Amino acid sequence: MDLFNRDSAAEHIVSDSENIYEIGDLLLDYLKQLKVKYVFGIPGGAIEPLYNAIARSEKAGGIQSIVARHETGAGFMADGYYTNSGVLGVCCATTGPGTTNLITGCASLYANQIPALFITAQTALNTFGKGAFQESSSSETGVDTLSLFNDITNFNSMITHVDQFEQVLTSALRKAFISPKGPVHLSIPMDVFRSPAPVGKPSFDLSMINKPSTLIDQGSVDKLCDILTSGYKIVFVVGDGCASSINEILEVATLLNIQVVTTPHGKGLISPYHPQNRGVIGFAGHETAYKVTHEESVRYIVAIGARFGEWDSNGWDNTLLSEKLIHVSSDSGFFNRTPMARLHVLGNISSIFNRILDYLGENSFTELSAINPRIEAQMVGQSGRPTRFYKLVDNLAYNDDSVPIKPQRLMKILPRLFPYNTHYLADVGNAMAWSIHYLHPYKSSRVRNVRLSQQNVWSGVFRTCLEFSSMGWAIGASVGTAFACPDDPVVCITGDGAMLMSGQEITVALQHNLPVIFVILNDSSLGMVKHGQQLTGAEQTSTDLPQISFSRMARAMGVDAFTIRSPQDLLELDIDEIIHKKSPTLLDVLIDKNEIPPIGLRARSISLKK
Ligand SMILES: Cc1ncc(C[n+]2csc(CCOP(=O)(O)OP(=O)(O)O)c2C)c(N)n1
Repeated sequence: MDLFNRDSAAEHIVSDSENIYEIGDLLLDYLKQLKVKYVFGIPGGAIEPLYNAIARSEKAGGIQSIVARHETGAGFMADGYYTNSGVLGVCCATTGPGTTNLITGCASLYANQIPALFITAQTALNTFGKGAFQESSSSETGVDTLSLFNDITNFNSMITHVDQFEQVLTSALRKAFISPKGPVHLSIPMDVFRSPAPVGKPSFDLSMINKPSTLIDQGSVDKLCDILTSGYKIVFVVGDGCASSINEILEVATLLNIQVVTTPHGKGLISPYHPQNRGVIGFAGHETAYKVTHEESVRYIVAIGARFGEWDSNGWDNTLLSEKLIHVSSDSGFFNRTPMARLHVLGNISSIFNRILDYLGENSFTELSAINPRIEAQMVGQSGRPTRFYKLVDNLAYNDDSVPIKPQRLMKILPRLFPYNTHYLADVGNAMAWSIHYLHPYKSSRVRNVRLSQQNVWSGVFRTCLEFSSMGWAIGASVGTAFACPDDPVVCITGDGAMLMSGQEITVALQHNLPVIFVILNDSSLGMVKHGQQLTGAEQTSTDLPQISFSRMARAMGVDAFTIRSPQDLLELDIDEIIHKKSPTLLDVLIDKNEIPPIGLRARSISLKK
């Protein structure tokens, strides 16, 4: 049986590769314009023409194939890659199951509004309707993969003729970068894919397609300037939309002595030791952040780049979502969630805050500065021990040296082991709750913010995925992050359940010499669900997992691994070796499974007894 749907024409392509310029080659030339370096995916018969083009590109030192272990892992890698490089993530899959496996990855990018290009194959056009192997063109004769992508993409189309290709690709890429950004999908039959391109090179220059608009709504910015200098008490809420503007925002906050809280997604953008930082609001957040936003005397809450979904808004908190709110966003779509706001300020956040800084300068507000912006560096330098201005729920556990290691203690130690340029990704499960609350990477606003300032992408040192929240997201996204930042250590904090679901992707890090450190919170259970059931008084069911040795599992795959039982075990690791050896490491951390994560908010929102 010809499982690979190859025909003699395809064989011919391989043997005569120099003179070939097919649709696949044209696609890669367009992607080169966008500085794409990698295509994440898994090969198969119908997508072979694209892989043939990638092979030609690789030989010429161009775009490279990164083979994931599951197509959804490829989607998560595209997420980590884009959010740390500003370069479009590209994924591909073969027809049928390869394409259906992509769905969760694509949906996750869609929910998180992250641009990406998904290319999937179809069987040849002349086989449609005949029951071809893995046919995916119509639900009458197979599985209609195009319709599966309809509700999880910004653009979704099949290309049925070579002459459509350039126009449809251009439209798709535009839609990926237009707010709300998101993934786009092109479904391409294999015969179209391997047809000679009708042009010998791209007809259009798309290199500026992802340049963010610098436009602002001047009238609302003027009103915001008046409010900021009105003398009333103000709090800033910083979301992940502030990635490229965080330095300007902190400067304004410092000049006007405005206290800042972050959403869970914005946490990685501000140092926990910044004097204005009062912690995280929303899911697994800090009491201090709650208090400063709920003080009677606060007249305005200025939320910047915040999404205001369930977790960002502290479960749609009435104080945040009130007439005190001023919502600043580069995406007007998020204003749909804040109709009660007294002011919506639309525009490029960096331009808005630069305009505010100009206004403050023009009106001599710089002289009123309460705190010098460089105070953070001075404080850390002088005392050697930085100060945090927000409190933790459980300081005892955070400092507790008992065995088995407490997850709070693990979170305290991790940033002390790894250097400043380490990226932390917390997976869905207790990992995100523990790390939102207890993980404090020393320096969060990074030099990279400056480099990426034109890209408007997330670039902090901590990420989690609270929107779509798929288990295993952090595993793939960490690998993608490592491709984007090959010189930086990447720490993936995940659960044993997620590891059993998606852990095979660590072999991608192995294959490509990426120093990703996988930290497994091993509690032999689907912990977040288990604790959630306990906190909400639900039936205690279906959360037990077997006791797995992830160290042995990792070693069987050729990955270095250590079993961690105590804080001391962590401190004995040779971190220098781990981060410099250019291959992944797994830490199988046998945590104290009885510690209750700070997930009260989540518990309240799903509780039957609200
Ligand atoms: C793909 C997927 N399936 C199910 C869920 C629901 N869910 C959320 S957290 C969780 C448990 C995660 O367990 P584990 O990875 O072991 O992490 P822990 O909470 O124990 O730290 C489950 C099942 C989900 N978010 N994603």
